[in-house]
Amino acid sequence: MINIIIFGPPGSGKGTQSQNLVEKYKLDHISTGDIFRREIKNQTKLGLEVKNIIDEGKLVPDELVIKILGKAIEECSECNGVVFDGFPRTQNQASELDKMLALKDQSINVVISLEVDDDELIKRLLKRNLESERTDDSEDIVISRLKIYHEQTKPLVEFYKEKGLYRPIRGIGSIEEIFDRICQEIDKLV
Ligand code: B4P
Repeated sequence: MINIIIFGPPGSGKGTQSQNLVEKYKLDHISTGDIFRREIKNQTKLGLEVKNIIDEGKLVPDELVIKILGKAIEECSECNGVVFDGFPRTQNQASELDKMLALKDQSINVVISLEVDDDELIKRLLKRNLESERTDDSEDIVISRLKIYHEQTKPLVEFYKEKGLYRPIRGIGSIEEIFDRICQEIDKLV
């Protein structure tokens, strides 16, 4: 059983590399962003509640995120482990995740942090904006998402460094090169 957090700013490749990890190590994938986008698409109560927040690039309130995460964890209780993609994004979310996993006698084994500078992130997300239906990749929203990342999510780096779980990975290069770097860290644990 291996539980991995893929950590990093918007556009750092979290979703992309999570898919690769899930395939290679046969893990479950919990992406809070994907869950919210699905709920929005299906026009559920939760989807309607979070649509404007996501469109504006803000963080969904912790209570809502923690609730959907609890449900997602319950749904993958028989698996080899989980890739947490885009979660946690606040200190409160990180503490709640530890508590939820402890109830199942589990913990986070490693935090893979994709390191990419802001200029490259903006470039990637504006490129995606031209190609996908994502409503939160326009230039002003991307800049606001990056600001929120630096203010509210990046402080978690210290939290995971203190726990000895933090592994910085250079997130520039081809998707395959970056995946190789990630696998070198994961292979030390499996
Ligand atoms: P997410 O879905 O997590 O979106 P993201 O941060 O942009 O990451 P994503 O996984 O999509 O992009 P990736 O880096 O893979 O969150 C969306 C929103 O949901 C948040 O803004 C927030 O409102 C809400 N939300 C989600 N979780 C939350 C939480 N826990 N708490 C509160 N709110 C929450 O890829 C970006 C682009 O780069 C892609 O186009 C990809 O093709 C490209 N790319 C990847 N690797 C590359 C490489 N090596 N070189 C060049 N391009 C690359």
